Amino acid sequence: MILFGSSISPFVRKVLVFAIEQGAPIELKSLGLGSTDPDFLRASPFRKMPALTDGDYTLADSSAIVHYLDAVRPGSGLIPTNPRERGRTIWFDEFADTIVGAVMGKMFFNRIVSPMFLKRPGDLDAADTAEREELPTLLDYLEREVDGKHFLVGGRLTLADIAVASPFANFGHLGCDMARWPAAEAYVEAILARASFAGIIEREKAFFAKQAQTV
Ligand SMILES: N[C@@H](CCC(=O)N[C@@H](CS)C(=O)NCC(=O)O)C(=O)O
Repeated sequence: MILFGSSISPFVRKVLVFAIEQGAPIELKSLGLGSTDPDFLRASPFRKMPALTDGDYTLADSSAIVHYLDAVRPGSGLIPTNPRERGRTIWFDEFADTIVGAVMGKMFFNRIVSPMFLKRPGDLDAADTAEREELPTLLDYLEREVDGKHFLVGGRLTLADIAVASPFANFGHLGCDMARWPAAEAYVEAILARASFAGIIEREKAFFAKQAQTV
C-alpha cells in the first residue's frame, strides 16, 4: 500500500500513525501541495492529501482510508466495535478533522505553509484571530473531555486519540502555549510521545530546522 502526501499534513500523519499502530505495511510517497504525480492524481480526484493506492484500488480522504485499513486488517481495536465507543470515536475523528483542523489550518497555513512552501506571505491577521478567538474554545472542550484521562474512548488507544493528537503536532511546530489547559496539554504530550508519532515528528522537526537554515 502506498500513501501519498506529506506527514506535515495532520490528515496524512493521522493515517500513517494509524497504520503503524495497526502494524499495517504502508509506504509513504512524499509529495507536496499541488503535486502532479500521476499516481497521486489518479487516487485523489480533488488533489487533496492523503490518498492511498492498494494495488489497483485507490482511495482519498484520511477518514475513508483509516476505515479501509481497519476493514482490511481488523482486530486492532483502533476503531471500536462497541456501538457507544464507536460513535464517540467517529465524533472525535470528525472534531479533529473539521473543528481542530480548521483552526490549526488558518494558523499553520498562514504562518508556515504559505511563506515557506508557496513563497508568498500568509494572512497573519487571520492566523492571530484564529489563535485568539477560536483556539481557546476547542481547548476548553478538550480540557473537559480529557479530565485527567490517558485516552478519550474506552480507556485504550483508538482512532479518537490519533486523530485529535495529530493536529497538535502542528500546533507544536508553531510553538503554541497550552499551559492554560494542563489536562489537555499532558494528554496530547503523552499521545505524541508514543513511538508511532515520535519518529514522524522528529523527522518533521529536522525538516523545518533544515528549511530555516536555507532561508
Ligand atoms: N478531509 C480531508 C482533508 C484533506 C486536506 O484538506 N488536505 C490538505 C492538506 S492538509 C490538502 O491536500 N490541501 C490541498 C488542497 O486543498 O488543494 C482528509 O481528511 O483527508
